[in-house]
Amino acid sequence: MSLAADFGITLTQHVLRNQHQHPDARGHFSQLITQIGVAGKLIAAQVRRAGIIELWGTTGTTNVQGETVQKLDRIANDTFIEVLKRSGCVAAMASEEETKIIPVPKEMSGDYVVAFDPLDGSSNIDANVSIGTIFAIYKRNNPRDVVDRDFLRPGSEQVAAGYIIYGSSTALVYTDGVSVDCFTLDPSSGEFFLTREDVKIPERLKVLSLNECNEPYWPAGIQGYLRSVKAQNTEEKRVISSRHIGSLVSDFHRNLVKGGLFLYPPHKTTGRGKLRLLYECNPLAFIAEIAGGAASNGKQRILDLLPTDLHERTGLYIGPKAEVAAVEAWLAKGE
Ligand code: P6P
Repeated sequence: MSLAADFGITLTQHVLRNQHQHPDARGHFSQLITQIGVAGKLIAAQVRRAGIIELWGTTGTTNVQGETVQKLDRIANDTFIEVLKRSGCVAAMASEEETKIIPVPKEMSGDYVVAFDPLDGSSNIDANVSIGTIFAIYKRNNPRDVVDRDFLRPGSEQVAAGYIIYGSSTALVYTDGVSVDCFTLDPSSGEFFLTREDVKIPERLKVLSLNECNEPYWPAGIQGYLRSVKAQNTEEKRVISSRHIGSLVSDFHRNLVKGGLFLYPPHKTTGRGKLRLLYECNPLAFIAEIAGGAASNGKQRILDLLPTDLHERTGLYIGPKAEVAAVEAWLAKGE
């Protein structure tokens, strides 16, 4: 039996299989997802080598967020941009690392626009903690040259979203709006193989994931919700545990697979969130909803929010539907 049959199907075979269900498809979406896989492999190679060739550590420069740019951030950013430019499927990109959008020359341009965080969790690089790339894909919404406002659309208009997690293994998770599918990189063949198909987030909460040291800044209601959840733990049995890595992609991926709620409340007085709407919260919210979960800013569905800035931040509660609803109810009570 061939290796591929032993390991199931590759990312490319998976997208081509899905493409056949759309007779009018020209293959551009398949090509885009495949090329995102290529970018993931190239970035994974750099991440794996970071410790050996001293790539990690800061470059001494700062990005549009005013954060110190880790060398891997820059390499991941430049890699993602170049691979997507060469794909012929993308008209423009928005990156956490870039102030403005990145237009693609007409001769290489395509039907999609992509917003991405090239290496989320980069502050953990030096601690050898899993990090990841997050991406959101939209159809371009007009034939003229793409401008910033073409990215300021509700996340509900995404046609696909996903992430690549550089952890104990390299995994690529994406949704095309129909299912959430997970692929794991086989280093010996260099192929992403399907390892989890049509992933659904467990409805029963097992894990709480949040930075407890932010408690002084939490809006009223969060403590009440957390107390109500922890009350499920009795002398006899622990039902709920806490797991928080501080790397969004890692925390989200674990919660998706095991059944966890991630909370990053906005500041109680400024209302300002930490996580980015366009290229962190929207793509993960799309995945969460297709996996049967939910994502909210505490009042509204994340995917309904209308961004006013490429780098807009928001509060985020994402996980099992019932838990997100419970957080919203506690916040509405405000006690
Ligand atoms: P805090 C990492 O810097 C990041 O952007 C996310 O990956 C992570 O969830 C969050 O910030 C952690 O933020 O304030 O808890 O350090």
